[in-house]
Amino acid sequence: MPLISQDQIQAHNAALQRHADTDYEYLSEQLARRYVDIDTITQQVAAFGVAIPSWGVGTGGTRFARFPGMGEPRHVFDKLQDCAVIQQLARATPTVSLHIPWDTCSDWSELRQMASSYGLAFDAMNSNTFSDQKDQPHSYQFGSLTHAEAATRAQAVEHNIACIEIGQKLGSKALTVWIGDGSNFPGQQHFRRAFDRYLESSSAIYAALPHNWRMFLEHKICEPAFYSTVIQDWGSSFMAASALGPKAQCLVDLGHHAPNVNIEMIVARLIAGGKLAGFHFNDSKYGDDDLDAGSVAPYRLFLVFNELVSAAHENVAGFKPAYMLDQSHNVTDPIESLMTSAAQVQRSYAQALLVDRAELDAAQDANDALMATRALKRAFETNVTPILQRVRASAGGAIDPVGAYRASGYRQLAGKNRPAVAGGSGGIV
Ligand code: RM4
Ligand code: MN
Ligand code: MN
Repeated sequence: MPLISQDQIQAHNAALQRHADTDYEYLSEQLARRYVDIDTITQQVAAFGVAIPSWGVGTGGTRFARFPGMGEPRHVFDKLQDCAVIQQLARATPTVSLHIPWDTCSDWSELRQMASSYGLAFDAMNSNTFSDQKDQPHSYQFGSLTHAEAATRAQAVEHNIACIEIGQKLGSKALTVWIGDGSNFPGQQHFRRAFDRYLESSSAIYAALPHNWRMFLEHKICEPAFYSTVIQDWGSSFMAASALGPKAQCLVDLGHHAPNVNIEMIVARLIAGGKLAGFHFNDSKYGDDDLDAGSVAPYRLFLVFNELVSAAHENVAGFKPAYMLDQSHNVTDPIESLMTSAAQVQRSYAQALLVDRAELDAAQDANDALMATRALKRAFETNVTPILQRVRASAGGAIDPVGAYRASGYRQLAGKNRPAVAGGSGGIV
């Protein structure tokens, strides 16, 4: 099945180009009044990328039901092709993050070749010890890296090491470890002992990291365990990452916090401690962790980027966050959601680049709360769409990715070419 043809993209752009150029000119003038050079911002945004989660291109689901979409990817090669289409149109997602064993295949070098033929590379590897695999001797129902039985812990450690080995074949440089371990009843688990077991198991994984790899520890307040989780928040994550060593850092999945938690503040603390691994971007409203990035709280996303841009601006040592999306798409075409979300993340970055840092610093030092917050709002309220359009079009992508995608008929073609498979490799259920 072919990707979308460049001619089709160009034809779609032709109808939008004149307006896009006019809007860019106008924004350029507005920014010049603030002594901001639009082309510098455009270049910075063009250099920004966020990874696609392979599991995001399949339709997700809830624990109540899953409603499969048309032409869902059947295996990792199909998933990679969908990622290629996302990158082709939206030009913000040059890498893919794999989940093992969901993405297991028999020929990793073929996969790597296919990726590079699409201009894609691989970001962090993700292990899965939150569900049981066929024929595995020990169950993870009561935990994995922190399980009370040593044999189960050893099995989970081994799986993580296998993920590192696959990642090495693919050119990845990081392992993300998220565990579902925790408890559903007060008293079910001894909190301190479970954490000690986590440290012991994670050190065995850490010891297997190649010298140029990092290990990303991902915290999550709840689910699937609903009373307590072992790595429930950034505090536990920070403790673990500090105990493990410099290659271990804390990954912030935006949806993994209690409602109203000040995530940008957590990000600032992790930066200060040299422990910010990076992100899983998505949005959330209640207990969920999988809404589309920026769909509910775009200002929060901007405030997170404000911390990131500020750290880059101040050249904070060792600051090198990895950017990934992590979403479950239940009611949309995943390709459309992922393109839109990548652009949302890019948008927040562009807006954060527009913050007048000198003005903000001065207002903070003068205790001028109103001017300080206004400096942020002015950047956030700037419509940076023309910059995003320019970045995409100059790289050969679509000015309007969703419009071009719908016009291409890619999904309908996928529907014909990818007959549904029983128990197929959909998204997260
Ligand atoms: C978890 C967490 C992990 C992801 C799984 C599928 O909630 O966000 O990052 O790998 O879901
Ligand atoms: Mn995540
Ligand atoms: Mn999650």
